[in-house]
Amino acid sequence: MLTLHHLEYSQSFRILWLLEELGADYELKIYERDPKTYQAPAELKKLSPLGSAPVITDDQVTLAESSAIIDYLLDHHPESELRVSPDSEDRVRYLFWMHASQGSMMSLMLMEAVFQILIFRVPFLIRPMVKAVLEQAKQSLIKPRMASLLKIAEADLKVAPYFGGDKVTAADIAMIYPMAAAKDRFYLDVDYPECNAWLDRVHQCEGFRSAAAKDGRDSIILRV
Ligand SMILES: N[C@@H](CCC(=O)N[C@@H](CS)C(=O)NCC(=O)O)C(=O)O
Repeated sequence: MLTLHHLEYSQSFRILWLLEELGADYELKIYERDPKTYQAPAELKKLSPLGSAPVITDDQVTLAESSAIIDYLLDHHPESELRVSPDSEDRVRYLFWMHASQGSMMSLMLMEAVFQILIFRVPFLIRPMVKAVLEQAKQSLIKPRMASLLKIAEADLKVAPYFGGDKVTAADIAMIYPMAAAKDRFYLDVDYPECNAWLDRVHQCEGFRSAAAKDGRDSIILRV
């Protein structure tokens, strides 16, 4: 039996959405974050050496890492159209966003989240100084790189309504978390109307809505 081990307010929402899009038969186990450290509970951590979500278990298989899980699930659903075929004119955009999502956008958003948590972890007296240093790092490191990615996304979403063409594909599922995080942290603002319209569009997708209902949280993003 396929089981998704899903951590609330986390990237594992993407796998939940993917499973709903695939109409897969699976069991969902939802884990709560520690309210102080925001870490996954020990029960989830012991499933995989990475100790992070998402994790899937499927008979003898235990697999962590979002992109690996997406590929594994698509391999097991060859009938699905969520992967854009190599001869499609949308293939290059699909490939770019599948990989830019994890390789570029998620790492920037992770940096942003770590900065945010650090500010509250340092002693009160040195907090303003740490805040100023991290703000500078954000402005020089995260902001321009995120702006470059959002500009490419804006141009691509003028070509087609989704990252892999005229319907939802795995690229949109991969992109939901970094795009929602970018919106939440004010990188994705009114200067990117196509990206905002895409976010609205995917929130209306049937698969997204049923995933959100199963998740049962008010947001997919962790707010600290
Ligand atoms: N690159 C990994 C990152 C996984 C990751 O960092 N997951 C976070 C949730 S967004 C997590 O499990 N945090 C809780 C913890 O590490 O205890 C993936 O895509 O699966």
